[in-house]
This record gives sequence, C-alpha cells and structure tokens, in this order.
Amino acid sequence: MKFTVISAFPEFFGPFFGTSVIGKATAKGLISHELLNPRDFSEAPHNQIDDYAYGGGGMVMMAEPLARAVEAAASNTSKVILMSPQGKRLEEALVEELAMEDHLLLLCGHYEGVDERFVESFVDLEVSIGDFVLTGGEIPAMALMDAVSRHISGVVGKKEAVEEDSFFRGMLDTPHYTRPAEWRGKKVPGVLLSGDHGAVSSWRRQESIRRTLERRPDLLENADIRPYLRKGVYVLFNVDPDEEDIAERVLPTLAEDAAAMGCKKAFLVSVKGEKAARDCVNRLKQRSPEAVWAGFLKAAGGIETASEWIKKREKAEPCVVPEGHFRNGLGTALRRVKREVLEKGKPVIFCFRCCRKQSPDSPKGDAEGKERELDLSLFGSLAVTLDRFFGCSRC
Ligand code: 4GX
Repeated sequence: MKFTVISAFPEFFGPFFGTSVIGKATAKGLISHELLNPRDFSEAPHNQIDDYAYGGGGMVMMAEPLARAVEAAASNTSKVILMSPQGKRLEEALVEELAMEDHLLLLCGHYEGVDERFVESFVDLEVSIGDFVLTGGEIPAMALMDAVSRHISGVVGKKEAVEEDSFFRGMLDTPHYTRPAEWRGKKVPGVLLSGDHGAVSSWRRQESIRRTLERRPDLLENADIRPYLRKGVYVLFNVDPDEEDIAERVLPTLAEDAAAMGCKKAFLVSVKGEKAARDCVNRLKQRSPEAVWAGFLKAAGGIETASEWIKKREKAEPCVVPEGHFRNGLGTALRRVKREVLEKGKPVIFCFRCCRKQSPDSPKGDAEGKERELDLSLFGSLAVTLDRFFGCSRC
C-alpha cells in the first residue's frame, strides 16, 4: 500500500511513519509513503497556497497548487481522498474497503477548506473522522492511514488480533486484564483465571453484549450478532385453512430459505388444527422425501405449542415475534427483539402468515377481507427479517 499525503505541514508525518507499528511496517516495506507540499506547486509570489474566500469569511486553499500536486502524484488507480468534516464518516467498513486499494492520496486541508472546483475535479471521496473540528486534516489523515494499515497483512503482529476484531464485528470489545491478579484491592474476574476456555469465551461474549447494550445500542442495528446468539432462531408459518394448496406450493421454498439463513426449525401451523398441519407436512414430505427442508419443517398446534417445544429443547422461553412484525416497521420490532435475545440469551421465533388473504394486521386502506394477490413479499419479508436480525449485511 502506498500513501501519498498532500499537506502544507509535512513535518507532522515524520514521527508517524517512523514510530511503533507504522514505523515497523514502513521499515519492512509493507507500506510506503510520499509527502508533497502544495507550496512546492504554487506559482504565486511567496508560494502562496490560500486566499480570501469569495463572499467573505476567512481563507480558502487555492485550486491550482493542489491540482498540480495531485497531478504529480496520482495515477489512474489512485484514490484521491480529502479529509473534511463534511465527508463520509470513517468506520471499520470503509477502512476495510480502502485497505483494498493500492494507492491512497490524502489531502489535508486547512483554514475554511479548499476551493470547491478542485474538489469537483479531483476528489474521489471526502472522509471525516468524527463530528468535531480540528485545525487541519493531518491528524485525520494519520488516523485513516493507521486504521487502514492494520488490515495490510504483516502489519499487525498477531493476525488473530485483526481477525478477532472482525469476528466480533460491529460489537464493542470486552474488558481486558493483566497481572497482578489483585491490584489495589480489585480482583480480576475469576472466570478469566479458571483456564476454562469455553467459560472465558462465553463470559467475553456476554460482556461485549452488556457493554454494547449499555454504551452503544445503536451498533446493534448493523452488528453481526450470530456469534453472540446462545440459543436458536426459529420461524413459524401460519397457513390459512382455505389456501393450503397455495401454502403447499410455497412452503418448501420458504422452509429451505429459512434453513439456509441459519434457522433451526420451521413450524407449520394451521387454523384447522395440528392434525391439518401434520397432514400438510406429511404430504410435502411424501412428495420430496430427499429435500433439505424435510427434517426441518415441523407441524405444531399453534404458537403456544411451538413455544413449548422450543422451551423444552432450549431450556429457555423463546422471544415471540408476531405475524406482521415487518409491516409495522421492522427496525422497531428488531431493536426490541435483539436486545431481549442478547441480554437474556433467549431463543427467538419469528411468525409469518402464509396466505393470500388480507391479513388482519396489515395496514388499513384495502377493504376489509378483500382478496389480493398472493403476498409474494413473504419471501422478501422472511429474508429481510432474518438478514436484519442476524446482521450479516456486511459479510
Ligand atoms: N475529519 N478538519 C480539515 C479544513 C477543511 C475544511 C473543509 C477541507 C474541507 C476534520 C474532521 C476536521 C477541520 C480538517 C477543517 N478541509 N477532517 N479542515 N473532523 O475537522 O476530517
């Protein structure tokens, strides 16, 4: 990875590229850098690089010296990034994307910023390191280069350290302790001294959950929670008695999707009762006994029976997500469910209504009981619900 930094204060970067992890990576040739001063590209008297803002209000960096510096350093594979509070927020997903580039060209602005015409013509991406105002783009550029370098193989000594971070992707880290085992009357949590690796890793997971819920509950929206689930995820399809023929046609695919997305079982429930549901499952299994979903689909009398079955198997009461949860805003439903499932280590069951008829919980507007097309979005609802729950959007 090559970093080119365009800064009027290149002295900032000497210690950065010469010290610690980044220093070693530079010495090993894993990363390389080039520092360009826009002053060296100025043709104005005294190598001026800024001028008064049109319309008033401070100084702005002129387009031409910056353009010349970029033209001197960039090839057609370079990514030109301007550090700016108006930019896209730097987060691990963006860091990982940038680590795949081979040349990053970072522009460090000062004063009120840079001439917008330069930005339009030369900048691929504006990046901000947070909602606060610094005196220049140098520290943001260092923050970006530091975070990106960690993802270059060989830079971080322990490969597992970076991998561990991505395994626990999107959740906060657990607390850490080192010797002595007792310090100023404070003890290290006993489990960490037990030598029981299983107990240590479940303690760490629970601590990550606790801290994330307490400090950054917003992270749960996109975090990959799969490694943190202590119990299974189940789905329930409620079949309408008048439309079992339709249900039978879509159920195999729905069940297969649910299995592929990591569910433990799909329950089939019919208003006609458990026997009707069992008959339906048996008909399907007879038709294709080899199918993936054959052992996955299970008839149940109702949501209560399904919950009882889960409770017996998992030794914990499932969190029930009722039919139509996706219609009333999936985000709201999932925030509640994720919190409960992670905090209490519960299993969860998502219910879906598998029929063509207007469901009683769908939004008003259509006349009551009016027939409409088969709700094809059921497949979509299932996929979106499970994807958003597990949070695998970035995997
Ligand atoms: N994350 N600053 C840049 C001048 C500036 C303004 C606009 C380009 C466009 C910052 C941040 C940050 C202060 C660096 C203003 N340059 N950069 N500088 N936060 O606050 O990235």
